[in-house]
Amino acid sequence: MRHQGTDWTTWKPGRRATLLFVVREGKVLLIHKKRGLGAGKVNGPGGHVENGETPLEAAVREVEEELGIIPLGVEPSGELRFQFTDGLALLVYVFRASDLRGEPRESDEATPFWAPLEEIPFDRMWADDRIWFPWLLRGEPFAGWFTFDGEALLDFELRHWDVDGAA
Ligand code: 6U4
Repeated sequence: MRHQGTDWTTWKPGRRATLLFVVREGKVLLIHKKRGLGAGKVNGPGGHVENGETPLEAAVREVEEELGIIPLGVEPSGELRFQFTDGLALLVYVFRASDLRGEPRESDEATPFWAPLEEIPFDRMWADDRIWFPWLLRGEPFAGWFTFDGEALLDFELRHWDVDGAA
């Protein structure tokens, strides 16, 4: 059955998570994700926001846990809302960093690699990434609403995000 779309006016996230992309010298730090939601895909490092943590704290902690590095110059890039037809409602805070301390290393969650900005492997990433990644790269804050059936993107909207206002 074709999904009829999501009623975003009453939408509430059941889970909150992060993504962080270090962009430096014409390359972006990506991971092959080994487990959890999106295992087998390429993405940025990230994971769930724990109780009592700010999204920024969670994003930095996840990068440290997954890759053993400390991201520097971290700025918010956008907010993404995902409704999956199986019921999962996920709010993802996206950050960009300009530098890092340490050398990215593999963990049981992720294998890191640097991708040149003109060779980002969107065909191995979530379907929404190619839509908002250009906004992240040009530093334009974004807010996105996406409805997924499994891995299939059913519909979406992407807008300029007023970082200081209510999303
Ligand atoms: P933990 O234990 O928190 O590391 P994980 O399953 O990685 O587990 P979760 O489920 O809380 O974390 O967070 C989901 C992760 O998957 C976040 O990093 C965001 C990412 N993610 C989920 N759907 C995505 C989508 N459509 N596009 C995208 N990233 C997505 O780019």
